[in-house]
Parts: sequence; C-alpha cells; structure tokens
Amino acid sequence: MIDLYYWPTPNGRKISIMLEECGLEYRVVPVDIGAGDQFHPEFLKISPNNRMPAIIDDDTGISVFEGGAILVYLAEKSDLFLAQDPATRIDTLQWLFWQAGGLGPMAGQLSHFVNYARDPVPYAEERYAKEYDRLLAVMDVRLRDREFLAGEYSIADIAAFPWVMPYRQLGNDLDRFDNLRRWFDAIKNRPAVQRGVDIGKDWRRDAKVSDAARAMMFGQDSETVFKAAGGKRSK
Ligand SMILES: N[C@@H](CCC(=O)N[C@@H](CS)C(=O)NCC(=O)O)C(=O)O
Repeated sequence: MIDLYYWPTPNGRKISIMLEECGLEYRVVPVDIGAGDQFHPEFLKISPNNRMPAIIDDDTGISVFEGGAILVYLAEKSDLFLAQDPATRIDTLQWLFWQAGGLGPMAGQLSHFVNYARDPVPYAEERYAKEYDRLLAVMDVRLRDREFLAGEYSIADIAAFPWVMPYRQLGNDLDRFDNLRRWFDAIKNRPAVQRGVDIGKDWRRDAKVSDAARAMMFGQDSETVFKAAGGKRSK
C-alpha cells in the first residue's frame, strides 16, 4: 500500500495520475497547503522541502518527495512508463527533468502572478507568459514526429500534462499548437488520467485564496523553515 500525501494541484496530480495508471494500491492523505499541513513535523520527516506531493511505500518503508523522483520510484516499482532500453530511458528522464526544472516552475510562477498576486505585476506576468508559451512550443516541435515526448507514453508525459492542463487560465491557447493539442487530447482521454485528475477536485470549492492561506504559502522565508524544523537557526 502506498500513502500519497496530496493536494489537488498540478504537482499533486502528476502522482495521482501515475498511481491510477499503474494500478498500484494507494490511499490519499490530504495535505491542505492553505491550512499549513505542509509544516506538520510528521510531514516534514518525509518532505523536508515542505511541499507536497510525497509518498510512503508501506511495502518497502521508503518515502519519497519531489514529483520527478516519485515518478521514477513508481515507474521502477511497477515496471511501467520508464523503458529499460538505455536510449528511451534517458530520453524519458531528460524530458522529465525538463518538466521539473522548466515547465513546472515557469508555469507555477505564471500561475502565481496571474491567479494570486494581490496587485498586478505586468513585467512578471509578461515574462512568465512568454516563457510558458516558449515551453509549449518546445513540446509542440518535439511532438512533430512522435506521439509522446519520449516516443511511447511515459512518466515524462505524466509529469508535463498537469502543467499544460491550465493553459486557458494561464492565458494561452492550444489551438496555436497542433501537435501539442493532439498530445493533450490523447492524454486527457485516458480513463486513468481522468480518475487521477478528479482526486480531491471538490476540496477547493472556494476559488479565492483566503488571507490566511496567502500568508501561509506566499510569505515563506528561511525563518519559516527554521521554525518548522524546531525553532533554531544554525546561525
Ligand atoms: N518540485 C516539486 C514542487 C512541489 C510544489 O511546489 N508543491 C506545492 C503545491 S503545487 C506545495 O506543496 N506548496 C506548499 C507551499 O507553498 O507551502 C514537485 O514537483 O514535487
């Protein structure tokens, strides 16, 4: 049995989709990031970056944080969505790292400035909107001559999909990207993806972020980390 520490955001959904795709037995442990669950001492033991998702695998006693690492762990456990042959495997991993280091953080910053910043910051919005647009084009070009990012459906696609999902909210339009649109529709129509995306979809009925949640999520600095870790700075 796998415990999935989860909240219904793009980063959380990478893992709910993967678990549904693999058919592994799991239970969901909600981590309400607006209420501060990510700072609970028990959670920090498995996720020292105070971010979800994270997993604990009861079969092995292993816990993993960071979406990309969790996807690799689950792929190796299930022997699915990460090919054994070296060329496809490294192709998959390079697109997974591309997502973790590029698409995810850039779309995340864009989402922050579009959805959550109290006052508009046009420079930041434009900067991240352009970068998101550029990254979508990188995927589109990559998908010109293959069905999925690494040829066959893999953890690279599972990682990228939830960050393409909010394209409208992020001010983009997939009709400008034929290959990406085809890829997006193919993944969206997979029953396991639909089940994964739906997990916790009713937990965030209130689209507005409360002031308390805003302070919890957007006011973090080194003090926050030291306080959560027991109150003492090292210096
Ligand atoms: N690189 C991490 C990012 C995880 C992440 O940023 N999670 C966010 C939600 S999408 C979170 O837990 N935020 C809590 C907070 O901001 O305090 C991954 O892919 O797992």
